[in-house]
Amino acid sequence: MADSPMTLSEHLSTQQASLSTEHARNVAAVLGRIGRVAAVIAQELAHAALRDRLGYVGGANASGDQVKKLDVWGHDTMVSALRETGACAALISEEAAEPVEMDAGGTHALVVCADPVDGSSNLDVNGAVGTIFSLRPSRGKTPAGPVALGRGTDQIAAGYVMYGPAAMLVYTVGQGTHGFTLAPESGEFLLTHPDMRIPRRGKTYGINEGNVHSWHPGQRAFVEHLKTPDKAAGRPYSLRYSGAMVADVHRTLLDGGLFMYPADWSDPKKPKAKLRLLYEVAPMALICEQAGGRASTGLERVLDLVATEYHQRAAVILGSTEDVETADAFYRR
Ligand code: AFP
Repeated sequence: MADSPMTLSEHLSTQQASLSTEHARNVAAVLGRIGRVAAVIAQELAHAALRDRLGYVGGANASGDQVKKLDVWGHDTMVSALRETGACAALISEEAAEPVEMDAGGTHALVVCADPVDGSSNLDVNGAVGTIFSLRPSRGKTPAGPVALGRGTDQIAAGYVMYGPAAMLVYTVGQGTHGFTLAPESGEFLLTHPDMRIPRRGKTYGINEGNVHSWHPGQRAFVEHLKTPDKAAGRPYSLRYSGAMVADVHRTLLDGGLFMYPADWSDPKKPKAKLRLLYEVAPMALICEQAGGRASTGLERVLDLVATEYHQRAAVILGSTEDVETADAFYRR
């Protein structure tokens, strides 16, 4: 009989070689708990229409987006679960203007940055949505709250959960990117995609092309290039876009190609990005680089961006190394 696949908690102990350190125990505790929250969110999503959980609550969140009932529920569920770990100093969430502070102190406490239900505009059409998370070191507190800002390279771990036909959790602690599929009968995430490697070049690109008028000229020229037939070079690329970053990044990790959300350059003096750095762009960039891919804004490496605000926004072009390099070359022209 074939060996049964490793569970997420078993895998966490192999990744955190010595669980004897407090730091490693905290990381494993927080990631394990996020896995359990994800199993609960998957259940809730499956029953949302039946429990009158779809639709808006009214009002906007810290980023100015309309808030859905499941956004609020996902945030509250994440807060209580992380609080229970005793390893988390704060949660920076899309759904709260300020960090939600928790009891854990000490040098090894972690700050979690998360978008508990990302892509929530897909909820009402039964489309894929996700959870995105990142663990950063807590550097003590200032009067404004826990200090967890800084470079993307400061991230200790990052990952996402995709709620599709099956729920999948993908994470990295800086030792490769690994994917797990939820076994609904046990509520366990089981290792199905060890050491994911993104192809060096792909055949698809994902972008909201309705925004073409506001792109940087390099971005416009690059997408034009992707659409221009050249059989030998594998073009034209096909367009794939779901409106949920998790689903688009997941496809890109498995099949290669690109996921892009470039900034609005209508005012070249003040380019405006949409996606949030701490809990969308930086974690996905770490996941992608750890799978052998590349993540850039077109002008610089995403993981070198320094977060100075909790809900800061950043442009992103991520995916297959050769494809992202070509995008960067178009921006430099
Ligand atoms: P929502 O959570 O408001 O649906 O936003 C999802 C998201 O942050 C990200 O998951 C998508 O890639 C992106 O926005 C889609 O944005 P557009 O609707 O502007 O294409």
